[in-house]
Amino acid sequence: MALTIAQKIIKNHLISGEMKAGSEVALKIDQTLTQDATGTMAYLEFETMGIDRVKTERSVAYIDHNTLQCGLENADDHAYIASVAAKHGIYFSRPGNGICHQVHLERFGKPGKTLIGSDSHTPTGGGLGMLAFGAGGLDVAVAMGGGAYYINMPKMIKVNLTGRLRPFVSAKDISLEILRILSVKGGVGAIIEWGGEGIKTLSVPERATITNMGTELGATTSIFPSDEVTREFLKSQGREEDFTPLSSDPDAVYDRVIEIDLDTLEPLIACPHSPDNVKKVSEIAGMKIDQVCIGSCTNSSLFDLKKTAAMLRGKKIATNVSLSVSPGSKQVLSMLVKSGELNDILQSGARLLECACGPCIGMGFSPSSAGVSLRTFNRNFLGRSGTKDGQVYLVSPETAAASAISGVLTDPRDFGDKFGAISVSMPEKFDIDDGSVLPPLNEAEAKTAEVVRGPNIKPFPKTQPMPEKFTCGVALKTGDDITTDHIMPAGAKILPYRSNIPYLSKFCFSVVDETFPERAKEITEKIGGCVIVGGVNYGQGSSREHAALVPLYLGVKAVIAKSFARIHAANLVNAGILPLTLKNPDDYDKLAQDEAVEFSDVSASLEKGVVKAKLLSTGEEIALKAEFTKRQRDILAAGGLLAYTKSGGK
Ligand code: MIC
Ligand code: SF4
Repeated sequence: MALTIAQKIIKNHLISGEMKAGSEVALKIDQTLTQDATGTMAYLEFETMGIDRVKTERSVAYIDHNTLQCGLENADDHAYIASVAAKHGIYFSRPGNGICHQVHLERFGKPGKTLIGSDSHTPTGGGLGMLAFGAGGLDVAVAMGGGAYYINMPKMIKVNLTGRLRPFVSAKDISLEILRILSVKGGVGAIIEWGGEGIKTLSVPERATITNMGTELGATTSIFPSDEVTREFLKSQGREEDFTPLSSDPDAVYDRVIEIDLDTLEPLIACPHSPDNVKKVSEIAGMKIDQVCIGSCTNSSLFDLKKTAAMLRGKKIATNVSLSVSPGSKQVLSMLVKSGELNDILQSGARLLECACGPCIGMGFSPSSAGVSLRTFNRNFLGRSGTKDGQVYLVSPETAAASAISGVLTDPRDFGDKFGAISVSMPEKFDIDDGSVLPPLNEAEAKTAEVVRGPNIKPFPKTQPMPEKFTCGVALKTGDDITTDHIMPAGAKILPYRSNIPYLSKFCFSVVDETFPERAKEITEKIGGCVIVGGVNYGQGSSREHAALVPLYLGVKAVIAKSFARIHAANLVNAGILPLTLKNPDDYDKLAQDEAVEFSDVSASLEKGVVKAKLLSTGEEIALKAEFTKRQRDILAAGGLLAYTKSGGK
């Protein structure tokens, strides 16, 4: 049978299951990555599994999110992760070495391999022909221990690129164009394969910008072929031996094919507060701006920052604008230093930030009240910047640099008309220095090595087996497209407590309703548990399992929604919380915030795939889809993946 690229990699890694769209497949995982904001919890979970050494080909722990050390918390987490990594066979990328996805692409990713990471943008590796998934920390912990990773076999969407990008139009605009076409829900349940003649003109980091932002489509992952462009990239990173060619069969079948003509693409912009709220830059050009941020795992490669430097060279940024530049890795930064291009950036008046996520996750550089911020990032969810009424727009580095100079949103093609073309020359060889990636201890040393645990490291919350009958109060009712940034916000004030669930719980849903945590606790004390009612695409965005663990701590036993985002639904099951989908979406109106619902005969109902929620006010029963595999039902019955794994479940 003719296969797509993803199907070929799945076939090579298939442990069990049928490669039929919708059915569950278990995959062998070759590589894992964690970042610090999700990593602390993932390693605490890994430790409780009692496995001495990771069983993957390569596992790397990155420190890139919580790098502002305004107290002991983040530094404690770094020390914990460094020590736990050294002990268990995991490479440790030190703070300052760069953003996990950028560094992994440069130094560790390999075409044809599987990668899961406790970060939703792990599909960045697809730019290199990897099958890379974002996952909850627990799934990563299990994979490090040699366990399989389970996904529902996705549909296949092909995007064919023709032509060539025009000057000042870039890979970011391709990402925004596909978001415009498909929306933040359009990739759900699908793997997006990029192909067509046009991909030959895109370098690996440009491809990685596109696979990175595939996450915003809700896609399971995105992937490019591994071709001569891939070989050149690996060669320039001194890793040509990691190259293997990879392409789909000519007659491979796709569920949908989308064509994009690069010649006709224009600079695009995603307006507040969703990455799919896309317009042409030219439509709203002239809008006054306050801040510009260039960086993040989407747009911080050497190519992106060389373009930035070329545009800023010899110019000053407008006085009303504050510009930050955060290189994606130490490799990028040191090469900009060596070439003198960093000076072009600094002389323009830009502020240089660390090689880390920084403003993307609200770790500094929050905009002023109602401030308009143009960012080369991938997400502009409400409140994510750290300023509740911040107006964040997503753009390419070209649009960002042109606008920083003029002080208003500017179509970078107008910059070209005014100042002429920019020329960027990429080196044949990148400077390689892996000194900031610490290898793990050998097995003998590891036996006696201590794991460092500061006072901020609190144990994993207690879980209980699923009861046969229970009552829950509706503690919160939300609308559509609730992101994990709504459920468990991030930012400099909260992120340091990612290993302290009781403290984090005070901020649960704070963007939506600050009274939620107290109410949830009260309801749980009174009637034993609570339920959240959501709309379409509940839990989109980040992979943070805290968006499940914190509600679990507050007594949430089930979430009823019109539909769920993939990683969040998996995280709920892993936490032992029931993700239930309304059979009839109109029943949403019957579930009022002060309603209480009763679930009974739970295991039999789960086996049938339909759970009934009885409204205590009227006695009416609402049918909910509960389509779980046998393994997921066992996880739910055990009270979550950790309890299931500890009791020998695979
Ligand atoms: C994000 O971009 O939202 C994050 C912060 O990288 C998250 C992970 C987290 O919440 O720690 C993600 O994308 O998974
Ligand atoms: Fe970091 Fe932002 Fe990328 Fe998340 S999206 S990994 S916060 S740079």
